[in-house]
Amino acid sequence: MTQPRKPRFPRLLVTGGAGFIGSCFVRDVLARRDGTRITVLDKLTYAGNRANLAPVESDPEQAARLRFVVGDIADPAAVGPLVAEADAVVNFAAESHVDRSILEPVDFLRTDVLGVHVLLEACREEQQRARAGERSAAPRLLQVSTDEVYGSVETGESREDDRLEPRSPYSAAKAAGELLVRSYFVTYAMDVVVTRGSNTYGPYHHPEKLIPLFVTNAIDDQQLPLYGDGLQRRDWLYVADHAGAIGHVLEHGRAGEIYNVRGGNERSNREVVTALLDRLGKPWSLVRTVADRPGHDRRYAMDGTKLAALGWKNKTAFEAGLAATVDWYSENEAWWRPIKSGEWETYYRRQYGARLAGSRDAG
Ligand code: NAD
Ligand code: TDX
Repeated sequence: MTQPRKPRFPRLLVTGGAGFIGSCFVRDVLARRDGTRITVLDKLTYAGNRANLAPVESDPEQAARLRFVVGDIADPAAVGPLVAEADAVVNFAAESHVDRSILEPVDFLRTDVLGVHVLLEACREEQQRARAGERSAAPRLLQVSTDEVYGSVETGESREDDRLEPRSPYSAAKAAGELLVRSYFVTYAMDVVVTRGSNTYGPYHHPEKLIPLFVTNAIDDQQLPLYGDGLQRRDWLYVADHAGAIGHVLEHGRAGEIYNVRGGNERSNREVVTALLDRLGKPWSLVRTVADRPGHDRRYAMDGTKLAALGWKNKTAFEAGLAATVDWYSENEAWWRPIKSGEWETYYRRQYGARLAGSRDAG
């Protein structure tokens, strides 16, 4: 048997590691069995779920290399000691849902902007310790950002040096977070890298987002609230590819650089909904046209040349990834049913109550 390669960063701090993409990153890194130890720092908001790490916790060898800390990235007392023990920090922690940012923006500013600042300050403290010879190197910080910072792109593909034109409180907060990261590279020469990922899908995705919401509603023969004309376009990226690309940039990315992580699977929302209903064997008549998201970005699309030149290639085609995702939700009701209760019902009424009451046939 070949031995796994020695990791460049043997001790990782993964913030937001109980969420959708962060937990995939943790599961996949630990499953490599290369000795990497991970500390997860997660606030366990409505979107965080320890059950996302169950496959790790049921494997004694992997579980021994995972430490789980409940805490807030915006809390310097929680963050400082954990960054002091880390070779690298990967920041997935964020408020991540555009619709919630429209209902209530303040948490987005606290986590996606101030939280990033707290992480940067903790890394700067470690940079000073490294310069004083108290540790061998400063930790590298990877900030997980999003294609939404470019704003709506009617034609063509966004490149890393394009203007940022975020249009929702969520994307504006994410843009502010990554601009702070860039400022710490320019001002303090810190070892930082940024990834901008596109619309991600796969198992363990919170049911507030389009694909898991529509799959789980359709399983229950409930209505599917399609915003506006449903012709908005997104570029879909399978979660294991997104997590893998982040690991690749962490290891090989150049300090101070930004890397787009594209999916290469541009589809209209109507095409996505048609495909998931086909897989489930459910009828289009479940789909309802509802009032649009305010400021709804029409299209995202990114150029992926820079990350490809770094040696990264996605593995999962959209059709295969979507089939695996739909099947996972069909087989894992015990994971998503508890999430669609309690706070969820209040949110659902607020987001969709009036929309569904005023809905019409989606044609
Ligand atoms: P998610 O909402 O599923 O998970 C976010 C996690 O962060 C949760 O576990 C939550 O408990 C935790 N968290 C929130 N606030 C925190 C705080 N203050 N301190 C510590 N933990 C906190 O999000 P996701 O979809 O996995 O996204 C992860 C990252 O990737 C985010 O930064 C998001 O902006 C970015 N991103 C997501 C997508 C996508 O399509 N999902 C695409 C591109 C980029
Ligand atoms: O009920 C819905 N009806 C609907 O038509 C929902 C929840 C969404 N939509 C539409 C809006 C978008 O055009 O589907 C598309 C996808 O919506 P979301 O799943 O909410 O994703 P999006 O707004 O595109 O943002 C996602 O990708 C980029 C993630 O949530 C972000 O965290 C990431 O940065």
